[in-house]
Amino acid sequence: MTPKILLVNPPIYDFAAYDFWGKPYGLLSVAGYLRGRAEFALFDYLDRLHPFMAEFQGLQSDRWGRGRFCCERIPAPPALADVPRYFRRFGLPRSIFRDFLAQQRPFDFVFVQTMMTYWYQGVHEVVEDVRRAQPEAKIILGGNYATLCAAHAQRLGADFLANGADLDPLWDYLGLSPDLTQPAMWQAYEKLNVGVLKLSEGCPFSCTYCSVPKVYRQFKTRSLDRSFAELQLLSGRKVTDIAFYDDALLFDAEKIFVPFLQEVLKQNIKVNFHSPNALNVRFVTPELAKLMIQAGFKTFYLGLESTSLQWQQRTGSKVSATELAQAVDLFITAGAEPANITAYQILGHPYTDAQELEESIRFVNSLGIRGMLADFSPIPGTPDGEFCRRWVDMDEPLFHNKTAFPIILLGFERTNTLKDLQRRLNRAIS
Ligand code: B12
Ligand code: SF4
Repeated sequence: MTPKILLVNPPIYDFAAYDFWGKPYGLLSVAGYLRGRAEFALFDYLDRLHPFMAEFQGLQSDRWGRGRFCCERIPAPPALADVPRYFRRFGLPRSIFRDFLAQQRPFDFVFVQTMMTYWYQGVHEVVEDVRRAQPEAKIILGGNYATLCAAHAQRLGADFLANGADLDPLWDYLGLSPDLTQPAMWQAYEKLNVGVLKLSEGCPFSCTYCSVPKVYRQFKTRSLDRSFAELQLLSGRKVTDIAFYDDALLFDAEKIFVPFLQEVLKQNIKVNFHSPNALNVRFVTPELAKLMIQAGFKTFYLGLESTSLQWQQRTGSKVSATELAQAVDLFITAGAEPANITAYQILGHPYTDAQELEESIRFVNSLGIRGMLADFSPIPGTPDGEFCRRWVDMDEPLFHNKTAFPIILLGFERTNTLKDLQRRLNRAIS
């Protein structure tokens, strides 16, 4: 008999959350691999096109498909009680999921997406509700939290944890064999305006604050045919905006990214592309910048973190200030709007003394582009995350919270001063 599988993207418990082209892409990909082998239903707590959220004022999408979630203020968990910010639950109300379960059960398996390690409260809520509605359904967790904090996730009461991108044990557990040529299960959404693509896995760099090198081990390209089939599926569903979730989209571009963009042009597919997960500017060439813009790239998020050479050398030498300036110049020459180019810089990294963040913020501003402070989230198992054990209990994932950690390290005032400086300088970039 064909098994019935429920896919769930949990609500978020955090100080802040914004839909920055966020989709449960791992969950949808796994469901895609099982296309035709199971029957699926999706409950996405963060779907802003769900009729409940669509009715809220002020949640409309911006011109690239991003926007706010509905939310409610709740008490912060004890671990974060001292952080002077309001704590919230973001996403659809719990009662809607409970009604959904009552109407749609029984399910054989429930796949739950996990994302940021410090968002596990939402995962816990889902596990509780599924257990109450249907104790015999097998609950499967996969994604970032289940991989990076497996021992902690084990305690939430799920039946099976998928570890990283190694899905063989999952197929054995389900007793199903996947079709790995299938694109993600985008049909699970009734309405869709934003999609995601990922042309590769992993990254050839080894930044000391990042989990990617350990989780994926090596850089690998994915099948171009499969990615193209997925793009066609998305464009057939009238998706207007697509974000790439690659960690190293521009690495080895000739092998995968360039042929992909050439095919987009050849088939005259019109969508807006975005790179929220930081591009490595070292690999930008005049030809690549031009091709990206011709194929539909609208926003460009660039990874910088700091202009300090010393900081870069201590953390993996991802990129230099000169390389950033060159790439910005190439994108602008190719036709990108300077206001749509943003450089990320880490705020609250443990080597803060070496980081010279103020100088770095001013340097980015001098290039005429926007800067964005990416609050540091310490990740267990990375060199920098392990170093952070001297400030926080890294075995409690709530302490990986990106709003909390910079305040714990730098203090509330210093954190605000740096954010104010960034905001003030950005105002001048139209
Ligand atoms: C896309 C992305 C984002 C997006 C949005 C994510 C979203 N949906 O909300 C953006 C750019 C907004 C973002 C922001 C941030 N991010 Co981010 N992000 C990612 C990224 C690249 C992919 C996450 C993802 O969707 N994975 C799922 C898919 C795409 O991966 P996949 O390999 O195809 O998945 C396979 C398997 O993993 C498995 N699988 C995956 N999910 C599931 C689910 C089930 C049920 C099963 C069975 C299997 C399974 O099967 C898949 C198919 O092969 C990861 C790095 C990474 N490579 O995972 C970082 C990562 C999750 N981000 C990270 C960080 C640090 C951040 C920021 C804090 C950065 C900052 N300071 O601004 C912010 C936090 C945002 C917030 N609101 O708190 C960290 C994690 C931090 C943490 N403590 O958890 C990561 C791991 C990167 C890193 N530095 O190591 N991020
Ligand atoms: S370049 Fe980016 S993805 Fe690669 S290791 Fe460094 S931070 Fe992680």
